[in-house]
Amino acid sequence: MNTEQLKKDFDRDGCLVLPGFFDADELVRLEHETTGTVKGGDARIVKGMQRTNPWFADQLRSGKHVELLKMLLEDELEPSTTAFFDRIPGETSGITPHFDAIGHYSAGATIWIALDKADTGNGCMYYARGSHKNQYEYSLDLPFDVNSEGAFPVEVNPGDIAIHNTRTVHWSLANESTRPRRAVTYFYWAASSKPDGKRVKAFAT
Ligand SMILES: O=C(O)CCC(=O)C(=O)O
Repeated sequence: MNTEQLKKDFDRDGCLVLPGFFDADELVRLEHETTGTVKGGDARIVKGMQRTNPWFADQLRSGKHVELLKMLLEDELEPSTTAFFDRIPGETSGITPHFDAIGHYSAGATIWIALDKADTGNGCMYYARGSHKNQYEYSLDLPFDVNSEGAFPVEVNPGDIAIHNTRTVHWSLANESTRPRRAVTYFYWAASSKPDGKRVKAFAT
């Protein structure tokens, strides 16, 4: 990995997609821990997995992605949450366009890890490249779609990761296929980015 180039890309785009960050064994473990934690429920989003599974607490603190995120944010990390996002086959809606620092615009980043192949057929995530440089209203349903400036589908394979800045607009569409589209995220604030004592809960927590 050319870390200098990654940092440049992340600063310019507010997002990165890195193929094969987790190998097959790491992926098996991640899937195993996730399945055990969400316990076969049908929730489309399960937040705070680090609260019920110490393995996730450990990953959130010191997983192999941590040094990369520190480098990208040029800061220490303040861990926030670990979440499971499931675009369930046959669902009729996805996650509406938003950025994660709702309420304060604090700096931070999320690493999104694909458990399944994700593409436009099964509700992959979309990023609006460069949107972290703009200031949008605090809304969980911003006026973005696949034709918006900078929008691109995050088409990935299991073990690939996507990283987005807390101010980067992202969303996903419904999974109209019969294939699963599951992902795990680790979400962090940049430790020295303090939202003037009035931190409002982020969307991802
Ligand atoms: O996985 C998805 O569909 C959306 C993920 C998301 O909104 C996030 O990671 O903040």
